Order: sequence, then structure tokens, then C-alpha cells
Amino acid sequence: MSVRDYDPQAIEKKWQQRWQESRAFEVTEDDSRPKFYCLVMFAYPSGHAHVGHVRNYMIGDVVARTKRMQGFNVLHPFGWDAFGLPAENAAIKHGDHPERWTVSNITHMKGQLQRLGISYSWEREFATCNSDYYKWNQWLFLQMLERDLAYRKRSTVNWCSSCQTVLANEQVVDTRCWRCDTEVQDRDLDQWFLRITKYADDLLGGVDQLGEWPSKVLTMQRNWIGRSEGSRVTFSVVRDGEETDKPEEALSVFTTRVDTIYGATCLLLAPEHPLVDRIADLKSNPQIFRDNVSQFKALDRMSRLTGKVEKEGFDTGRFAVNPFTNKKIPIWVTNFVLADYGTGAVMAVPAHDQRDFEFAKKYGLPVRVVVQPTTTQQLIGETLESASTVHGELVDSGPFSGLRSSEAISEMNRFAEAEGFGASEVQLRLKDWGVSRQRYWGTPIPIIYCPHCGTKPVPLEDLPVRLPIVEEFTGRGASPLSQVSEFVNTACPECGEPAKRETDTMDTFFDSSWYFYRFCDPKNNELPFVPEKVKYWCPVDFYSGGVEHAILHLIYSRFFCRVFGDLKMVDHDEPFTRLLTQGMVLRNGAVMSKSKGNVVDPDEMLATYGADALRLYEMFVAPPEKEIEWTDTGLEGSQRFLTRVWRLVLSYCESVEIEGVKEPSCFDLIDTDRDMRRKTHSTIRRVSEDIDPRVHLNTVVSALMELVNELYLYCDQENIGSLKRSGSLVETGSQVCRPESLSVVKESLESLVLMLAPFTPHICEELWEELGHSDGITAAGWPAYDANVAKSEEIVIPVQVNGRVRARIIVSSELNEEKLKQLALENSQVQRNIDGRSIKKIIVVSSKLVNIVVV
Ligand code: ANZ
Ligand code: ZN
Repeated sequence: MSVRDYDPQAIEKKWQQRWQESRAFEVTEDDSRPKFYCLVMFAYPSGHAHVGHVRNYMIGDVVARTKRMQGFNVLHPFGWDAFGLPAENAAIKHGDHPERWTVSNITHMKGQLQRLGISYSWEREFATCNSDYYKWNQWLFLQMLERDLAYRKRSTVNWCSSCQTVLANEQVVDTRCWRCDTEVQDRDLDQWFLRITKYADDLLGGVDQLGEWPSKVLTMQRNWIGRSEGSRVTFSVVRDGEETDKPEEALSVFTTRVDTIYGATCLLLAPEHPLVDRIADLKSNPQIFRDNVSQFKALDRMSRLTGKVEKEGFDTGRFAVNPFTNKKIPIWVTNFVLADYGTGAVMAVPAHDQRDFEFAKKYGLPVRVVVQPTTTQQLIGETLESASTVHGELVDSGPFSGLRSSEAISEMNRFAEAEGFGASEVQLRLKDWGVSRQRYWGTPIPIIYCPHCGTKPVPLEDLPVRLPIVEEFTGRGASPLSQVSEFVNTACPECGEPAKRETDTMDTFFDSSWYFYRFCDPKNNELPFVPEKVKYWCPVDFYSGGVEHAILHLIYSRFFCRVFGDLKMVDHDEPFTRLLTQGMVLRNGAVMSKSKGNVVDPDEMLATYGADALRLYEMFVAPPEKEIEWTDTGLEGSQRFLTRVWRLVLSYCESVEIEGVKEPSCFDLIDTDRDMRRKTHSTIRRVSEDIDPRVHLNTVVSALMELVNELYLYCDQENIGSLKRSGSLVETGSQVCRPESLSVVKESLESLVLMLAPFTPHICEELWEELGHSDGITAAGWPAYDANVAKSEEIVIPVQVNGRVRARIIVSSELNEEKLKQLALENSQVQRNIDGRSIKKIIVVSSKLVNIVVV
């Protein structure tokens, strides 16, 4: 007798078809069952998914399938983050139309996911480039405009003077244009912003509720919001030699260490600070001064892009009067003060701030110590080797001398406020979100500019504002939409006179900030979604994706969640309850990418090994959060394992009448049977806990591999299924097996197949059918374990100290040697007998005895 061969391709096709025909993964709201929303970050349709991309979808699928088996009503949708620059770049480079390019990529990638057997509710699929979706971006934008959450402001973009076009940050390569290599310049344009800062405190407070997010992501979220408590202090600006009481104008700084203000020896401005321009006007040769400043702007751009810069500056010739001391200090322009943080101006305290210290050393500015650390010896400005940034006791600080830093900060804030030149202040690193893009392949911003009526929203009934067809993409000139006159020229919705459309499109992060709500009601034509549906499915219970989205995508989604909350359309505080950030797949030590030429196409692997083997391999080789180093041999190993499972189950099925096999509880079992049952039940317990909530998918697979090994040994010993050595089948004719062992094996095989099903669903459905079940794995449910059966046996171990038994401890028979030693040492009687003497060695006699030798 021999079993039929494992033919993954045939089985996979069969089950994928069945799932589709039976709409196995389509769901509707159902109050009788607990819901589970399992979501993976939707895909950018870049072309072909490689085995690194699909790892995340496999992780999500294991979770979704497990939850389904556990009786949850599982929403597991998929869609396409389809707008974006690569489509447009492809159009510029190869003359492909962005839409054609996107649609054909989606078709290909969807096929790849379907061939992997990922259990998506495909009927909910959508692509954000479809006007059925982006219409609701426009709708939401107008809701935000009405609530003053969207506004227009002048701000800086990257400009290539040779292509005469605005460049996205991604199109700037080492400060140069990606196409023509021209040095990129700044250009100011009016752009749209979303007022995310309104929710800053709430976004920050909400982080504390996200107990099931990785802590590194929480830290990134907090740092991005960057709430900083400090003080604003206003200095007055004077010319040299002038009376200090006749200031030209006021200049504010933001500082977190107002207690160091008596040690400020210079005032630093960002090159973009408005005062810089005014100082230039008063110079005898403003142009020389301005040229000097623009060098610093260029440097600043470099530092923004590379993150490191040599500190540079120059003296403006003006002075600022410190309101605490009434003394003048020089004003410098520097490249390391950011224009868009605080006030864009800093009081430099070289003795207590390292950046200022380095700057002062370079330009010979005085270093004045005004806070003495309380623990080390007294510091002297002239001999200081680096800044002392710790809190301490104030010296040389007028009436504040003698106070501790924290007291001084509140005293000085109070004083400044009373005198009218300062106050405590909170600063955020978080900025309002600039959403305007001078690109084609995005959502048109639904605004019309009328020469008579001003800036007008497109009326809701006129939505969507569709992207016009553009045939040629040159990548040159003003933004693509502004070149389409039929698009630009329109009538004012108010007065009907000729008016012009906004030609910017939205940042594609807008699309991905609420797509998870749309999945709850993807076909709605009246609204972005019906609140009831989102209330049923959301928040998302499990969300998984790349750590590269740990900041922006997540913070924008949390922001939109609050906006929809204000619109009374959602009723939860946070959109994603549990977050997993999956690791990359590497090959030869590098992240897979087309440009490195090291990608592995899942379709090739499917043809050789099958989808199940590929899925199992990617889940087994490392924990989901960790990186994988790709190897083909690992994949062969996983296919071998599946073949072993296949033979194990089929040879069992073919050698017994399954219907006649009784439950193990019907018998009085002998030791070996009980051992096998214990293995089965303890494996179910371990696997259940490892999958949920821990998502330790790799240890689940290894537990199942152990179970399979045990089953082979047991079946061999019991002559079940003629399974002789190394899995090869030997004809043994009519073997007589004990009915007890047949029942133990059946229980174990069924549990195995069910537990493996979320990982390798096709082979498991097939085997489940072979095991005599006709209504599928989901209906079968997740296997339960009996805690009494799973419990390892307890044994009594005598513990000796220098050869004499001093205690007996009761431990699990499966305890390892290390743990046994530890428990023996922790025993109080043993401790009393050791009596503080030093331990020379501990001898463990094969789980029968522990002897502790002391001297
Ligand atoms: C004087 C001082 C003395 C400072 C001292 C620190 C230590 P966080 O914590 O990030 O809010 N700063 C303020 N605005 C800046 C800007 N636009 N660009 C660069 N640096 C800026 O940092 C606040 C501190 O960063 C401020 O406190 C200021 O330096 C600097 F012993 O003021 B401090
Ligand atoms: Zn008008």
C-alpha cells in the first residue's frame, strides 16, 4: 500500500477555487459573534511583489485564519495605495500612463496574493486612485476646511530651475534634481495645510493607551510630537553704541533653560528669520549681506538632508539686550538654528549647551558658568572642556543666585511675566501637515479661486473633481494639472464668472489615513462610510506593517480618527488596538530590492515548492518582528516537513476505518498512550498561547514539528499506518493495531492539521477532508486542550547537601537541568543547610537527584 503523492500545485488550486466559490472570507456585521478586524498595511502597487513584501500578508493571514477558527467574525480586507510618485516617474521615463501602469501592476500583484492563498475578503478591495475612493478624500478635505482644520499658507518647496518644476523630496538626490542634476533651490508657494497640531495634546495623551503597540513605536510617536516645556523671553534689538532703552524691535527666543540666561553670551538666528532681512535693509551693502545669508540657507538644506553639519555663523553687527541683565550681546546668523522650531532664534549659553559651546569655541565667544553642579567640583568657564548641561545651583545670576535650577525656572518665568518680557511656554516639534503636492497622480484638491469671490470650496454635489486625462508627462514646467486648461478653467460656484481650479493634488498619506474605515463600507456612494458599520468593525484589532510607517502613517491615521470623531462618525479613541511591525526579508545581507537585483519572486517558489511551503518557511524562520535571511534550502526543509505530515495523515487514513475509531476517553490508556496524549494537549496549549496574543509564529511551527516527530515515533512503535523509518512506506499488510493507539493518533492528527491550517491552509483542508470531515477547517474550529491531560507529570526529587538528603522537591518531569538546580537552591531547607557556605558544584543525576557540594 502506498499513499498518493503530495502535489501542492493541484491542491492549492483546488482549495483556492473552493474558497472563492463559497465566498469563504466574505463577511457582514453580525452581533451574535465577536468581531475581529485583522488588517495589514495595504500595498503600493509597485509592480511585482517579492517574498519580502508578502511576509506581512502571511503574518496577517495566520492571525485572520486562527481568529476565524476561534469563532470570530473576521474582517480581513485588502486594497491598493495606488496614487504616488513612482507611477508618475514611470510615465516621465518610459511614457507609460500612470493609470495604465498602476492598473496592470495591481492585476499582477493581486494574482500573486491569490496564488498564496491569503484569505482576503476580495469583494471589499479598492484602489485609492479610483474616483469612488478619492471623492471621499475631497469630501473630507472640505469638512476640514469648514472646521478650520484645513488652511492655506505660504511655504517652501524644492525647485529645479532647469526643469522649471517643483520636486518632491524623493526627487531630490544629494541636494540635486534626480533628472538633470541641477542644484535644487527653495521656492515659496501657497500651499494647503491640515491643522494636526490642534490635536497634539490628545495625540500625545493617547500614546499612553496604546498598550499593545511596540514600545519603540510609542517612543517614535512621542518624539515626533515633541512636546517641550520651556520659556519665551523677549530681547530688544539695538545698534551698537545706542542707548539700551531705545530698542529698534523685539526678538523672542524659546529656551528650556531660562535658569541659564545670565550665561547667554550671544543670540543666534536662523538664516530664514524675518529679522535677518530687515537687518540687511539697513546695511550699506544689503546684497553682500544677503549673499552671505543665502550660503547658510544652502548649508541648512544640506544638513536637513544629511543630518550633519559643521556649525557656522557670522556676526550681524546688531545687539540684543538681555532683559534680565540689561546687558548687550551680539546677534549672529547661524546654520544650526532651525527656522521652524520655537521662534527661530536661540539665546546661546556656551557653558551649558553643547552646540553653543562648540560654536563659541570656534568663534571665540565668552563661556560663562552660571549653574554649578551640586555633585562635582566648581566649574570655571575658561577651562571648561564641554558644556555642563545638568541642573544645579545658580551663581552669578543676580537676585536668582543660590536658587536651584528648577526653582529658578519658575521664579524667572514669574518675574518675566510680571515685567512683561516673557512667560512659560510649550513648544511642539509636530507641525501642521502640508498636504499640497505639485504632482499629477493624486487626489485633486477641491478648491476654486475666483477673482471676485476668493477661495471657494467645490460644492459637495460636484464631487468628485476628477483627474483629467493627460497624455504626455514631460516632468518639466509648472505642475501637470496647471498645464491642462480644460481642467484649470472653470466657473465660480458662487458668481458663475470664470474662475480657476486649484492644481495641486493631495499628499498620498491622505489616502492611507482613513482607508481602514472605508473597508468597513467600501461601496458606499452617499458617504465615506456608514458610522454603524465602522462602529461594528473598528477599532482594528490587529494591524501589521513595516516599521518605516511607524511615524507618519500612524500619526496621520490617529489624527483622522479624531477628525471623524468630531464629525460623530466614529466612536473609538484610537484606530489600531494592537500593532506589529514585521521584519524585512534579506538576501545576502541586503534588503531585497529590484535595484540590488536580489529579489525572489514568490511565483517561482510557488512553482517549485508550493504556496504552503513558502508560507511555512517565512513564518518559521524567525519571529515576525525580526529580519529573515533568505535561503532556498530553508524552503526545501519546509517542503520536506509538509511531505512528512502528508504521509503521516494519509497512511493513517488509508490503513484504518476512521469512522470506527473511538475517543481516547473511552479507554484505559497505558503510559505510552498517555505520553502521546500529553504531547498533543500540551502542544495545543502552547500553540494557542503563542499565536494569540503573542504572535510568536515561529515557535508555533517548531512546536508542531516536535509533535510530528513524536507522532512518527509513536506510530512506528504501534505499527500504525506502516510508517517505517525515514518516512518511506513499507508494505506491511494487515497489521493489528491496538484500538487505544488508533484513537490517540486520530486525536493528535486532527489537532495537528487544525493548528497547522492558518500557516498552510491548502494542505490542511485537503488532509482534513481525508480525515473524514466534509465542512472545512473553519467550521471545525480551533482545537481545545484538556488542562489535566496537558499537565506534565510531577515527580519528587531528593536534594542533598554534601551527600545527605535535606529536602524533597516536587517538580514537573519535563523540567530542564538548569531550572532544577535553581529550584533546589531556592528551597528554604536547602538554604538553611548550605548556611552561607560557598557552593563548589551541583550534581544532577538524570532527573532523579540533586547533590549540592559546599565547602
Ligand atoms: C538656551 C539653552 C541653554 C538651551 C541651555 C538649552 C540648554 P527642545 O528640548 O528640543 O525643546 N532651541 C530653541 N529653538 C531652537 C531652534 N529653532 N533651533 C535650534 N535650537 C533651538 O530644545 C530647546 C532648546 O533648544 C532651547 O533651550 C534652545 O537652547 C534650543 F543650557 O536655550 B536652549
Ligand atoms: Zn466668484
